[in-house]
Amino acid sequence: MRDATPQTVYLKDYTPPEYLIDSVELNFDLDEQNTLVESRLCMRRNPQSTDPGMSLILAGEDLELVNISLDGKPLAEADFAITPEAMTLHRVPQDRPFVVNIENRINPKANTALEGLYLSGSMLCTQCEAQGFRKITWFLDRPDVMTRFKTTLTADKSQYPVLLSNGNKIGQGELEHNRHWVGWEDPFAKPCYLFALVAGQLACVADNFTTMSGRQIALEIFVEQHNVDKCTHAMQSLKNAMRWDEETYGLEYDLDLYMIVAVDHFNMGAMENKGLNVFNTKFVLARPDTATDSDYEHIEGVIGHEYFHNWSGNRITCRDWFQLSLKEGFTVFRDQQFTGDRTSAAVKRIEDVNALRTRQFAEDAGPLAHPIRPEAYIEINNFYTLTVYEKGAEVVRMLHTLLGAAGFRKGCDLYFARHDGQAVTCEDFINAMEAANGVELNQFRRWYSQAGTPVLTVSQQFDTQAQQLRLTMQQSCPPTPNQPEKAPLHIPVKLGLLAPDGSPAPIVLDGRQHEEITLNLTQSEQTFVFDKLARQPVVSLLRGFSAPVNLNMPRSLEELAFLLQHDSDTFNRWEAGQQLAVKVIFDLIEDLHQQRPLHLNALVVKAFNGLLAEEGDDLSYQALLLALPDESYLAGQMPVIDVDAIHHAREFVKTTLAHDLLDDFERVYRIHHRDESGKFSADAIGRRRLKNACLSYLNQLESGASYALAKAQFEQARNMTDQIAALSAIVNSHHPDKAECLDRFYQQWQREALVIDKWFALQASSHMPDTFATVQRLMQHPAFDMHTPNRVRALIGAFSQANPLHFHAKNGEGYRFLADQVLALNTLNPQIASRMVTGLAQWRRYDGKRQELMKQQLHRIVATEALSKDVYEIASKSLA
Ligand code: 0A1
Ligand code: ZN
Repeated sequence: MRDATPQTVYLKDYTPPEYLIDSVELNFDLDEQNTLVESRLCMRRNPQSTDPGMSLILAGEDLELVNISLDGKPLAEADFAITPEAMTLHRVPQDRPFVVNIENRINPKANTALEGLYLSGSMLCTQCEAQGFRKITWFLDRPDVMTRFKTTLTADKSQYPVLLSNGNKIGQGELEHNRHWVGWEDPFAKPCYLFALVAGQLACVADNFTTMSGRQIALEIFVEQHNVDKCTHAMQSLKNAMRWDEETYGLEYDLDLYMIVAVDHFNMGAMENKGLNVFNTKFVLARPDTATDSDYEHIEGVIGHEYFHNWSGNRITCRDWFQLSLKEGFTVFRDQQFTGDRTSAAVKRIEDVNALRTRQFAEDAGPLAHPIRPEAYIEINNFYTLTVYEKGAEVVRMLHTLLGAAGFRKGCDLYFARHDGQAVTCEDFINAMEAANGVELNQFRRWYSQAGTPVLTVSQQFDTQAQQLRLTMQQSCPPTPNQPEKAPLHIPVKLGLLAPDGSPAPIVLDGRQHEEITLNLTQSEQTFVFDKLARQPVVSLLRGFSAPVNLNMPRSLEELAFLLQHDSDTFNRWEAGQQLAVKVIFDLIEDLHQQRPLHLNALVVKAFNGLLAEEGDDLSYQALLLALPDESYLAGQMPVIDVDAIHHAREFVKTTLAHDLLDDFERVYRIHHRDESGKFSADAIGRRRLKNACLSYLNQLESGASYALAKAQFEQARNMTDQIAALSAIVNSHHPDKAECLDRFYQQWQREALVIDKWFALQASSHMPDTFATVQRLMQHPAFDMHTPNRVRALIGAFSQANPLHFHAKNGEGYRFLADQVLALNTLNPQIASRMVTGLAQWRRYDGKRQELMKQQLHRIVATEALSKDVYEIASKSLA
């Protein structure tokens, strides 16, 4: 909990550790409420340390000391001091190695923050990133202290038959009183944030993988017995990831065993602990009738992500937590590539950019904006952000674009070779890229230190006489907290030109001809001149979303419709459709503001008609082309967000399209509505996506026929994708059987926690008028539980982050509700509490009345006694 003035940690204050830990032996006597930890630390002074002091400071929180000795001699009370955050040993040997023995007690059951050792159901497990290890025992809890771990777990045999830790199993045995022990040793030195242990009644699904050098790796997924039938996909995903990393990066797994444990209570998605990943069940368990196609894709993505960390994160880790994007941005980029290769690269890129632009761009434009390598934090857990992860991945992607696939791979090879076994910085990563490619990336480095989303403003001039096109690009970046001035960035701008018939026009720049080109924008303003153009081409700019910027390029609706029809770049084709819809929706918003009647431009209907008539092979992509921009994306484009107008204008477009193109939507629905039990093939997924996109349009009509269609799909669905799509249609309409369907769904799935999360989230994000009352009622539902992060996210998170219309109700009830829940969570689970505060952080973007109401709640939060550092940092920075 918060001390008087929470301290800020600065990157500029980094100094190397004063001591090193050569090895550690841990013995755990495990018990739900009373676990005894014995730790033997073999230490020595760090020869690189510059500090002349003789004391040793070990981090530790919520620990009860039982015993402490130095080189076998018990320490007297005067020899050390304990504060709520650390233990100081006043004098330790300076000129030789020494051994510190500590015994302490912890209470996993009381640990509702889910950091350190905690209880999930009846299972004991750990979460040590970023600074959870200090809640297990006193330690040098910082990533640049890498140590070899040997761990012995002792526990009751019936309650905890399975005892797991990192590395290889080196022994086990029986003890009296029905107790047993298992010993583990991890041959790779690691920082303590990668430590893990798990104990419980777990079933094991086993398989194996032969690496490229012919080594056999045992693969084990541990779940509760009733979930063993939901691990097939996770196991296959793991094998796919292992093979992909060998083929794409030449990286092979290093231990003989890879374990994954799925737990119900987890603050994040998953954790890459060495050889023993701990996963949120959401990213492991899947059966066609319980998990949607998106769930299947996310599972493969997250399994890949954690696996890829074994090299980008574990073998090479971060020097300090400011370097978090070194492992996270790189690993997200790697998992994006993996998913793109496994599914549809076009769809994956669009989904990623969509998420980046709706969520990360908002973060980067608000009071919590920070560079991908932050310079200061109060609570590091608050910096597992979209910026560090998703923008971090975009920065790595730009390196890939600038250096080309082969150059990027050379840079990675050098990085892994140079730094294996080390804790390094983002700078080391760029240095490797430079050295391997013989290039200089000085200006590019600014992406690491500068926050905010750059704006790229482009104008064009065509000279018929000279047959020349002049493209002038200007870059600027709005100020962000503590960064009023911005320097120009190195922005790769991928470009193509289209001839008036839609075919590619040649790009002639400085006498050289290209089909597609990546321009290097490095100055505040630059003009590029393209020659030999007989007729004015249509410019396709920022192809593949080659840089995380806001593009400002005036376009007519006709031009956008042309690109939507002809652009060969799958991303830009989709983007043209989005911008077309954005333009039309904003015109309608203006009509709403002026109280004019609404009409939908015929060009949009024609464009959608064309999309529905297409017979391409990537049906998932086709479904994306039909999706209107999200309300939150539209909000990001508006100077003062008007949630009601956005909702009504967007709904108007959707309903009018459904009305005008009823036959087409029905036809496409019927073509793809085949009975299948949920095969996870690209073709089957595409059919479901496209069909359910049509269902969502048809549902707008609120007709007897649309009700019947949704109900029939709900009743006949044999996979979760179709069932939940139908229920979503029902919940977002005045369907007469809504209550009955919701109830039936609950009865059917009450034993499947992850499906019940969907049931909560669907109701919390409904745009129907009674939603807030429903949310309040659901808070009292017996299945709601504040101790389970997935449930909190499903209800409170979905309402406050995925339901702008109702969360931003004019009377402020949504804001008050959220603040109430933040304060309740503050004591239980600060990490989850602070993530919920973000719903209020964007207050400056709304009208005066809403601003006041949101600020009121933020002030109320900040004024609360015993506020966690986590919540304090987000709430106070939001107000600043
Ligand atoms: N490193 C993990 C994410 C993670 C971070 C913090 C956690 O607890 C506070 C848990 C997981 C990843 O990137 O997957
Ligand atoms: Zn990660």
